[in-house]
Amino acid sequence: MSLTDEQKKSFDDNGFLLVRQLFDFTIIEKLEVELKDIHERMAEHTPEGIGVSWESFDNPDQKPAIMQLMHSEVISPTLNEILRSDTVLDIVEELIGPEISLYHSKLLPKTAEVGRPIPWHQDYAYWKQEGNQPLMLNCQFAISAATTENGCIQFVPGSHKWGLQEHERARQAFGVFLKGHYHEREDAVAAEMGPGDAVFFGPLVIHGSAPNKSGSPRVMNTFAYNVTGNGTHQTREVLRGK
Ligand SMILES: O=C(O)CCC(=O)C(=O)O
Repeated sequence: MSLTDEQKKSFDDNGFLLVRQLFDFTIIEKLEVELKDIHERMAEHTPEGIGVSWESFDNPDQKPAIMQLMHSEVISPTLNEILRSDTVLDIVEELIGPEISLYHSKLLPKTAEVGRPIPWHQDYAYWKQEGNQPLMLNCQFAISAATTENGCIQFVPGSHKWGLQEHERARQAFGVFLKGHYHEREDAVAAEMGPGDAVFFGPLVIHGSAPNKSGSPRVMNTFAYNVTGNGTHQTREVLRGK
């Protein structure tokens, strides 16, 4: 699949690009099988090489749930297949060029009714290191539907042109974020997706997501790619090119 000039312009202008139906329902069904009971299984035993961040809740009856599972390709053969598929890499190549490495793959579930928001941030605040440039690219892939009600990702269009903003370490969630808790922003747009859709976005676009107020879990997986040789840490594997 190649992107149209309009899609490329939209990515350049906005800092993100939504692509519908990247994969069909057979892939989603396989993922649903592989990820069944993932919270319980990881609580019982987290395999080597996986990093899990847990979310706990005020209600004692609500079991802790996975908020982020880092290196999800290790536990899901289908995620591993998707991240290296020509379907995804052809788009990645059009957006960041032919020298492509895997940066990481992370599963981002958000529990029905209680899943917490992710405050506004730019990923380069995490990824900046000596010797690298903000050239990375995320592909957030929808395993479930992602809606405004269940806390889909939201972007501030054009904010990738503002440079890296000041971030602070937040107490209410893991990670570094722009000042303040998650709040609705009038300049943000929601990337609502159906299962099989994906949104590609760069490391400088400001994004975040609302709490899950719906009765259904939201399940997304983000594949992050780097231009090979752009910094040395966290490059897991060369996927295309030299
Ligand atoms: O999907 C979300 O809730 C936000 C994900 C995110 O902020 C990220 O992958 O950097």
